[in-house]
Amino acid sequence: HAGVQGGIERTFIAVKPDGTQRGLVGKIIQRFEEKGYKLVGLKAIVPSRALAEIHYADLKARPFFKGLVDYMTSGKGPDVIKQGRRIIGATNPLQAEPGTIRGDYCISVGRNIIHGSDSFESANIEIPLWFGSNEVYDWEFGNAEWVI
Ligand code: FUP
Repeated sequence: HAGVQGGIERTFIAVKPDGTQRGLVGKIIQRFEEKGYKLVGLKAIVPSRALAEIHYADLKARPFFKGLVDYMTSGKGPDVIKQGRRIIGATNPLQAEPGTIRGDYCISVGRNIIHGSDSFESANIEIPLWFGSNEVYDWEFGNAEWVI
């Protein structure tokens, strides 16, 4: 799309178990919609340990890995990539600016309510990891006709 810097991207955003438990799903989706992004797929799931371990495979050697997988599978309830990271804020809520999702709603790095792909490559791995091809809407800029 000519008016969009860097072309069209998709990202994968996950509201984590504490985010759903605290009832922040709607507010988080609202932040992205108000920024101008389109929600093209949505589901409420409790991931298996296997899925959470694949998703965070790059952190396997870190001391917090088991706790992270426990947390992600605990099931307490159910340019977009870079902009998404800016809307979300730094991993550690202490460093996340006020006005970001983590800056406004979180106090602990181990309970930071949301995930967002950190690069184009990660997004292209994470989207098919979490969504089937028939679970993502094929939306394009210019799809403005109202459904009658
Ligand atoms: P992010 O991409 O911002 O989610 O951050 P990372 O991929 O570096 O980390 C993934 C998750 O691991 C974080 F969301 C929270 C957890 N984590 C910790 O619990 N402790 C740490 O020191 C770093 C990350």
